[in-house]
Amino acid sequence: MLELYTDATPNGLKISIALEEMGLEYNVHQVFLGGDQSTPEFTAMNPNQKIPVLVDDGYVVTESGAILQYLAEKTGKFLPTEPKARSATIEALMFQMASIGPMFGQYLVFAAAWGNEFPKITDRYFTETCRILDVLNTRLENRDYLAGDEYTIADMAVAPWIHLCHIHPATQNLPLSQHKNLSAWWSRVSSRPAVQKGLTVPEPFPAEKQFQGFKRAVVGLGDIHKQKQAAA
Ligand SMILES: N[C@@H](CCC(=O)N[C@@H](CS)C(=O)NCC(=O)O)C(=O)O
Repeated sequence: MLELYTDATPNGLKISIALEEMGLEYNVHQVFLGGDQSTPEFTAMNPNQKIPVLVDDGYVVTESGAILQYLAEKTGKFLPTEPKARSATIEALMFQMASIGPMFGQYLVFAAAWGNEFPKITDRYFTETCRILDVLNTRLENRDYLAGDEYTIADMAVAPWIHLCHIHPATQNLPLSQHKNLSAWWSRVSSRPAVQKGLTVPEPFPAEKQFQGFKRAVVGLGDIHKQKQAAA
């Protein structure tokens, strides 16, 4: 049986979507990011102390992009074997991992978790997030999916981030509706039953607890962050 350690965040939800799309059975272990990710047990699985983590019969995979690739190779689904189509899929997947995830993530940290306490920094990530939406829209010109005409793990990786753009209060100002190709892609992807199911696994903790976990999980500001955590 596959064991998924996760939470209701974009990086976690992309794996639920993939597991649903691939028709695999799995157990869900919801991790509260307000501290469960730093326990010795979790750290032994992932020294980077982040979800998602997948365990397949004792084999541990971390990093959501690597998990998606592992599952695609295990099932032979959603990752083309023809070299150019495969390369296009990995390229789109890496763009998600290297750009969409980190930039959207930092935007949410500064806009939401930090309550826009540093407007110039928020603005830097807002601008970059807008630019990335533009890149996605350009990528989707004359194609149905991010890597071409086939729906792949790259689409699954991006889906929860675009979903978040539609539901998170801090994303209201993002120019989503201006991007016609991206909107059409989202209609196609979000109408898939496995995407709809995957986006609900796991259900978030009650809103206040979920936000508390997000604030505590935020890393990267050294001493300022530690002081804030101590005061929270
Ligand atoms: N590159 C990693 C990023 C994973 C990640 O940032 N996970 C977040 C939730 S979306 C997390 O576990 N944060 C906990 C923390 O930073 O303490 C991946 O794609 O798996």
